[in-house]
Amino acid sequence: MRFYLPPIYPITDKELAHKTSHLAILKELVRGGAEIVQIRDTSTPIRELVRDLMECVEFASLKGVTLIVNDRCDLVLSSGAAGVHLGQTDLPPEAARIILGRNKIIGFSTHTVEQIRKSSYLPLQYFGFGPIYPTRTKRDAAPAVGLRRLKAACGISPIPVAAIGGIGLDQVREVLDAGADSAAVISALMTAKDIARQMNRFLKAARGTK
Ligand code: TZP
Ligand code: MG
Repeated sequence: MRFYLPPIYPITDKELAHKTSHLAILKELVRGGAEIVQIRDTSTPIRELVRDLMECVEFASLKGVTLIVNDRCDLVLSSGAAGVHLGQTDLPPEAARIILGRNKIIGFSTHTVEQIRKSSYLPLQYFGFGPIYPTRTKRDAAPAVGLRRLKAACGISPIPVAAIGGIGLDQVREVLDAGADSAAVISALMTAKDIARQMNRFLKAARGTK
């Protein structure tokens, strides 16, 4: 069955949000209507991150929200999160599937149409594709690919595609119209004064009722 990827896919960043825990961000996002959230953290000491993640999983399961962890299959298993999001230089998806078993969600970042073509046979639930626009959030991000390549990527992908990179309220409709199932967003959500309200604005923009 095709994995349901909600139209807005928020990704947490404690530094950008000026919050001390992912749980605090998750609560805001869920209050704003998020159905899926990725916890992304490249710097917090592991013991602190594990504790935070456990609380996130408990909260997410109470609210029926799908919780994805960036990079770390070990943290997915130990916390009970729903799945992992992997980059091109992380553990290969086939290895992650062996570790996680059949029931976890695996998402995979891609940056070219060719990568999507080559990855079509992999045991994945969705692709990330981007950066669509220039972004300052990921220092080692690939060059921006634009809407035309996004359209081509969505056209050949057998699984849902989350567009990512530089997406603000004004870009949501155009990436969805290009064929993306979802717009993945970091800074435009994390730097908002009121994350819940901003999440709600993103969902409205996705529905075209902004
Ligand atoms: N992968 C490709 S671009 C990107 C990641 C993690 C960063 C997206 O962040 P923003 O702030 O929504 O541009
Ligand atoms: Mg990664």
